[in-house]
Amino acid sequence: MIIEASSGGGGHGRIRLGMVGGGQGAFIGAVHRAAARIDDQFVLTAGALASDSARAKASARELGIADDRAYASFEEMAKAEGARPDGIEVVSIVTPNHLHAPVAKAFLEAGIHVICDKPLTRSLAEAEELVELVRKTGKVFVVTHNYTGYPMVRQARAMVANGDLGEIRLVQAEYLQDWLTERLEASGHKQAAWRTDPTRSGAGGCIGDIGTHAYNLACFVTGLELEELLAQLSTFVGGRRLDDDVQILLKWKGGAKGMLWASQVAVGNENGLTLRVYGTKGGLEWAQENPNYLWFTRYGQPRQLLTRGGAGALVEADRVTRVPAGHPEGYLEGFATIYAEAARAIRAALAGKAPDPAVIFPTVEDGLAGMKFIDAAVNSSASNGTWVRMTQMPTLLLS
Ligand code: SOE
Repeated sequence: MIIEASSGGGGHGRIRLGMVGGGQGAFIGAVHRAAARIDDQFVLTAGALASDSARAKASARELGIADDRAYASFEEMAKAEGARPDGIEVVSIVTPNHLHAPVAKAFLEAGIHVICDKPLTRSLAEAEELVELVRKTGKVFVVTHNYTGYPMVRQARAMVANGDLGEIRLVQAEYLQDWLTERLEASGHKQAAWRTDPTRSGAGGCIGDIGTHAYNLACFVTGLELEELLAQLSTFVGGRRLDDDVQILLKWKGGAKGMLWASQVAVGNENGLTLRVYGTKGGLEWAQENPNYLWFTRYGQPRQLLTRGGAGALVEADRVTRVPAGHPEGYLEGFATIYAEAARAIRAALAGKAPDPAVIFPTVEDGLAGMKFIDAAVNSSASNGTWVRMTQMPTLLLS
């Protein structure tokens, strides 16, 4: 995958990146940093990496961030970086959910582009406000629904759009894990603690953490908009305050039907994100744990195994492929594709242009769609499983 390095932000080759969250002991921050490095488009320049100032400084030092660019708070960082001629051009937000909105707001208002982890915010109201602010500031805003970065997911989306499946009838999405089978949060496990805490996570537990990935993937591949859902959210683990299993019936606009099952207590599953889509002419199946392959069946013909980089790979998949078929690309490369697409969009914005139409990334509107999905599911489940209409249809990714 080649990215034009000529029009670097601020007159240099690499885009200056800052990070909020992601200090010592964090998980997703390190993934973002690796993803940002894979295609060599960013240089980590500043950070407010932890809420504790000693840990923030120590974490920054470990990553080679200069002491004067290691901040004790995101407010201070946004102000200082926004005022520097060599300030960061984009910030990655890798904090628990409750900080996404305030941090994004501070950096957007300082004139800085944003890459934000999912789900977009802690509440739907915050997400709606954020969408307004992004529109007002005109900044690039990328949500890391990273599973849309895999080549064979891009392939699946292109095949649906090209009509290879005919009219879509069935959409089945699953995201199964087992790491919350026991009450890990009670033992001080940091990752489990905030994800099961409504004050930091919001109204959704499993549905926000991984259900939104499955939902985003289904929308991304099919291009369909959700019309109504009926949800059953459960908390199997005693003492837990948020859902750890989610089962949802889906009615898509145009008549397709489906189901979404997300669980963090499905013993034996690690990151079992799968998508199955069936139409009048064909069907396809993709599984995240084996992401270089896509099963496709034209009705009445034998099943075909399509491979990343192999015969039959479409241009949409090839443009996000780095190494030849048979050398696996995985989670970090898929994540890196979101960063590479962000780099293209940011370079275009810095040059005062629109990005190439081939550039695709999950936008703030997709983040909002995820928040509406959480909200509708929580409401449906709370009323003992009634059908809830989506107030506003999910917007599709920039394409
Ligand atoms: C934990 O469930 C987690 O790290 C999620 O928070 C991520 O979004 C998902 O990609 C992997 O699992």
